[in-house]
Order: sequence, then C-alpha cells, then structure tokens
Amino acid sequence: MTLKKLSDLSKLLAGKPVRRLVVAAANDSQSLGAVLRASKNGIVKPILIGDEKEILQIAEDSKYVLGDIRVVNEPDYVKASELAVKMVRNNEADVLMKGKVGTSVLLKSVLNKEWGLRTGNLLSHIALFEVETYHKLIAVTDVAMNIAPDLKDKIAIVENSVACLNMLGIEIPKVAVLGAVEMVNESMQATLDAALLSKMNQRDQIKNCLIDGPLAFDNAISLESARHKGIRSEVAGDTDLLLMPDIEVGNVLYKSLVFFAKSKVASMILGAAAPIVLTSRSDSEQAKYDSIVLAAATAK
Ligand code: COD
Repeated sequence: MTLKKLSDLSKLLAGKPVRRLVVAAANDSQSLGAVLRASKNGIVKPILIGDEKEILQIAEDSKYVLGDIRVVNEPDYVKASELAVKMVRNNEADVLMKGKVGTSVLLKSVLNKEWGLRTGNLLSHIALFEVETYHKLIAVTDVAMNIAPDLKDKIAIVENSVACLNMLGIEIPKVAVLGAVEMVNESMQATLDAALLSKMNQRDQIKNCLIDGPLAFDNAISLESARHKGIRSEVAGDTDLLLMPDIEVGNVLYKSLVFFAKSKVASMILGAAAPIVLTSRSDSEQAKYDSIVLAAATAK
C-alpha cells in the first residue's frame, strides 16, 4: 500500500475501537484543540491531566466544549507525567500524549524502571512527513529520542520503524541509511554503520525491509541524483524511511521540512508498552491531530 497524504491515515482506523488517550500537561491550547477534535471524530476518549484552571480557561477562550471529558488537576509537570504514565501502565489508557511538558521530562517518566512503559526494547521516535515534492509519505528516524545511536541502537531503531510502517500497510519499506557521502569512508562512522546495516539486511539479519546505505540525502530521495552519481540502488528515489546518523541531523531535517518546505508531519514514540504521541511544542494543532491518528492507527 502507498500512503500519499497524512489524511490517508484515517482510513486505517476503520473497524478499530475508540482509544483511551491520556494527556500529560494538557494545559496547552494546540494539544487541547487536537485532542478535542480527535474526540469529536470518535478516534479517542481523552483524559486530561494538568493545571485544571488553565485547561478550563483555554477551553473557554477557544469555545471548546469539554462535556464529560475527565480532567485531573495536577499543575506540576513531573507529577502530571508520572500520573499519565501510570494510567497507561495500569491499563486505564491506551495511548499517552505529551502536552506542555518538556520532552525529556516525559521520557524520563516513560523510562522509569518501576512504573514506566519499558518493554525491554529500545524506544525510538518516528516522524512521518507529507512533503509536497515527494511522491509518498516519508518517515524519518530518530529525530527526538536517541541522541547518538550506535550500530546496535540503529538496528533496534530500524526494527521499531519497520514494524510501525508494516502496520501502516507498507509491507517491505525501503530504508535509506544516511551519510554525508554514498561511499564507505573509514573516518565517517555513519557510513560504516550504513554498510553494516545493508549487509545485515541482505543476510536476513534485519527482516521485512530493504536497506541501502550509505546514501547521501539527495540520492535517497531522488533517483535522478543517484543515477547521476552512477549509484545502482533499489531504495534510491523511492525511500520510505530515512535513518539519521544522530539526533542533531534528524532534528535539523525535521525542522527544515516543517519550516522551510512547509511539510505536514505526524510523529510518535515506538517500542514502549503503548504508543506515545510526542510532538514538539512548536508543532501545529494539525500535526498534533495527525499524530493522534497515527498513534490510534498503530495501537494494539
Ligand atoms: N530506550 C529504552 N531505554 C532507554 C532509552 C531508550 N531509547 N534511553 C535510555 N534508556 C534507559 C537506559 O538504558 C537506562 O536504563 C535509563 O533509561 C536511563 O538512561 P540514560 O541515563 O541514558 O537516560 P536519561 O534518563 O538521562 O535520558 C533519557 C532521555 C530519553 C531523556 C535522553 O536520551 C534525552 O534527553 N533524549 C533527547 C530528548 C530531547 O531532548 N529531545 C528533543 C527533541 S524535540
């Protein structure tokens, strides 16, 4: 299946139950707007944790109707994160969402050894972009959680992402492992990791996908560029997933696509006991809504 637009994700919700979504620090107008829209559309049943006064004020200012939505008053961000994580852990919610709290605060709760959402797998972030100049949705990982992944981490990040893309109906995702160049250079660790990941894929050590790398960004997304450089690759120009060398490159690409290219994006954390909607505070209400749809579509 080829997904061309983020709005195509809603087709994957057919026949799926309404998900219980808990928001940590819901006193944020963009998050609240997205959650209430998803609730109105029958995608989620929300539980809002945060500063109740602020939540009610935002609702009043924006003319949102909270109706019978449960609001739990906890103005402290660390405690709100802990409560939200524990609700998922205790099976009172199916999806966790970050509101106004900082990314690392929420992730530290998620990783708590006693009551967090660890599964034994590495947790990683995936962002799914709708870019006007590309022929299908393209995923980027990891731009928000793993800071400097080594080869072992990169294997887990690819496996998390491939499982997610499989759930979106992409049977054999094409994975481009990015470097600054497309030749293996022994001084550039990203190119060494890329070559190893490609070989592991060829030998079926990493399954259900087609990996090629190192590829420079232009070769990964443009067949013409790849041909120009004489690169023969089944992935070049038709990539479903871009694997970043580290968080800095990933984060800059994410923000370039959003701010320069005006791309739409949906994102989440994979590998935890439940999907986690973790958008950046600067992301639009639409991005938060599309991320909720993505999480609801992939929740087990
Ligand atoms: N998956 C599973 N377990 C993990 C992961 C992971 N990705 N990362 C750490 N752990 C485990 C470790 O094995 C260890 O047991 C424990 O968690 C603590 O590990 P530390 O000390 O390396 O991690 P922390 O708690 O200092 O930080 C973890 C964060 C995820 C908070 C950290 O990696 C981080 O800040 N990432 C970047 C988040 C961010 O600022 N993003 C901004 C982009 S918007």
